[in-house]
Amino acid sequence: MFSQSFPFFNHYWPFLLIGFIFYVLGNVFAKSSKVVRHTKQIFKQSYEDSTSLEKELEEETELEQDELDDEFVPALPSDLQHIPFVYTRPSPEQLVQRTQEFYELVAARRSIRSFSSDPVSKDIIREIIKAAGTAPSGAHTEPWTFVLVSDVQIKAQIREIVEREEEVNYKRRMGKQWTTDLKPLRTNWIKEYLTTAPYLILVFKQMYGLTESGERKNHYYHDISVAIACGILITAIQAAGLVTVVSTPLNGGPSIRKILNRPANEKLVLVFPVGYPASDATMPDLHRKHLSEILVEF
Ligand code: IYR
Repeated sequence: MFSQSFPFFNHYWPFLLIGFIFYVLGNVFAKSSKVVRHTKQIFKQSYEDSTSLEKELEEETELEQDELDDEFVPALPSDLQHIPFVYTRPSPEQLVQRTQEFYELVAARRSIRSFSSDPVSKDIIREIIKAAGTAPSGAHTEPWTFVLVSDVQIKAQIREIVEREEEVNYKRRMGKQWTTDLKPLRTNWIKEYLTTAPYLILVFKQMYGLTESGERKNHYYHDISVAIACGILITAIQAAGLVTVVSTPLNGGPSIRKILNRPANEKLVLVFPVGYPASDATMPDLHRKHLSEILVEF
């Protein structure tokens, strides 16, 4: 009936159907590219808005600098004195000698995972931490807290937390490639050194500071500042003649922070066991990259 009254449809319906599909698809595509263009436009606009806002702010800051100066109080004393830098320039021979001696000292540092339980004077460790605390930091905010643990029970609690988390890390979180990459280093989730070493130094970064009245203080570049302090810490341990391993308590941080009663502005970054090496300590026979591989000169 239909085909009789509409012979055109009867004959050409496949072409009409294809045409209709293309029409619908074309519409959808046009709409979506419009959305993309529109979204790009929004981003561009908001970027321009924000940069022009920044410019406006800069201008405003310049215009009303005196007014703003009254609103902001520096964290450091506003009348901070600048005093002469006392310095003795080394002779060329001294430069060579000191540089070589320092290289030999740091080149001999190795990550050691088996410790002797022999005691070490706490004053030595305090001095090492004092050295780490000389690190430069953003706006001299010194955003670090070093927690020194020698208490046997607390060390055991820390070990328990770290091992529990590390077992999950090794079995699930780290993934096959990561655990395969670590195989030659023979590490696993058993962290005996956390209880054998006489000391654990736990380094916390302070994401922000707190004034005496409890107000938040900005801590600029806290990550890199703490990383530099940790570099000095491991160098000081080496210079003292002791050993350590940089240990990353992946996911164990919050529980450890709680047992050590550290405040909410602090986050555990690294744990360093410190002591003498075990008499049967071994190390992987690793070599460091040659200078030509790590240095680019212009
Ligand atoms: N944090 C783990 C895993 C680990 C990861 C890397 I990367 C190492 O260089 C070494 C160990 C552990 O301490 O075993």
